[in-house]
Amino acid sequence: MNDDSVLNLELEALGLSSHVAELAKSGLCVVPPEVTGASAQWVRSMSELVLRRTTEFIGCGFTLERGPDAALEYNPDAEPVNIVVRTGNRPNQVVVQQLAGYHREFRDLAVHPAAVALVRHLIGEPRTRFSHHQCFVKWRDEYGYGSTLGLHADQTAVPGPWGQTAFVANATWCLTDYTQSGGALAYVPGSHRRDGKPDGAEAAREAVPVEAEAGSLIVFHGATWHGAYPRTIPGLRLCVTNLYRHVMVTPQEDLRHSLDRRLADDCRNPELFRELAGFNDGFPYVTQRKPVRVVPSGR
Ligand SMILES: O=C(O)CCC(=O)C(=O)O
Ligand SMILES: [Fe+2]
Repeated sequence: MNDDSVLNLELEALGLSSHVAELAKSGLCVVPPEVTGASAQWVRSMSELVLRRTTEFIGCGFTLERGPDAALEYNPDAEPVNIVVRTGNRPNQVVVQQLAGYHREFRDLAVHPAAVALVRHLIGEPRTRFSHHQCFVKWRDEYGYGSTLGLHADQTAVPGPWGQTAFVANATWCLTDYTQSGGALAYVPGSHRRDGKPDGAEAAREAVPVEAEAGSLIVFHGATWHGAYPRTIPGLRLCVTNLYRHVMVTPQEDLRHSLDRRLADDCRNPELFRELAGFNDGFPYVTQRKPVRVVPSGR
């Protein structure tokens, strides 16, 4: 974790000092809606947006109380564009991506001061960039991710040893209450210090549910082992997950080429959005970047 005095003052001013301590101890913290400022009305309108976008992809309606309006099945002929992991015999969730390009609300969330301050604390202030903006829509299914709970560390692709600086950090916004039977995130407290990935069902025995009310922000280090419990009750579990990365790590979404850059101006903090999207980064370049001022003598 990074010691930056300006950032530390900001974290304190935002009322996040105890959450910073929790991140150091457990590798994850839950910031309640009183601190993030997420109102019930905001949660409702974000949920509507998420479900509207999901319906555009899946072709059926969804309600918070009952889940999908139709029984869903895997389609062997379709591109699995929005089902990230195939688990069990029937689909139990969809992951819809590229939300920053879909609606201003998602761009506003990506530059939310509390989320950005906490992930910058983990990754390092000037080096933090966006990796993805997506949502999970999860419904009732006894299997979920199976006996491993799908435990993984988000920075697994980076070779170890990892050290303290996070290569990625996850800011998950709960749009429904997270409870164990409701399909909450599962995680292993302190696992960010183990410097490696979990070993299946063994690690799942150490996992605990991340219980959080709708409107909460869950932030965790890229080395923290996490997955999710199956949702065994009716209805939906909704969240928006914004993943941030260290500038030296490949983004999941190539925003520099996928996002209309004018959209950055339409959000609560355009300058910060542009910085985190990497619009001004020198790398990776597509044309010669070093000024060429050397010519053979005599010309
Ligand atoms: O909530 C889930 O199902 C898993 C979330 C996850 O792995 C992530 O956001 O990185
Ligand atoms: Fe993950």
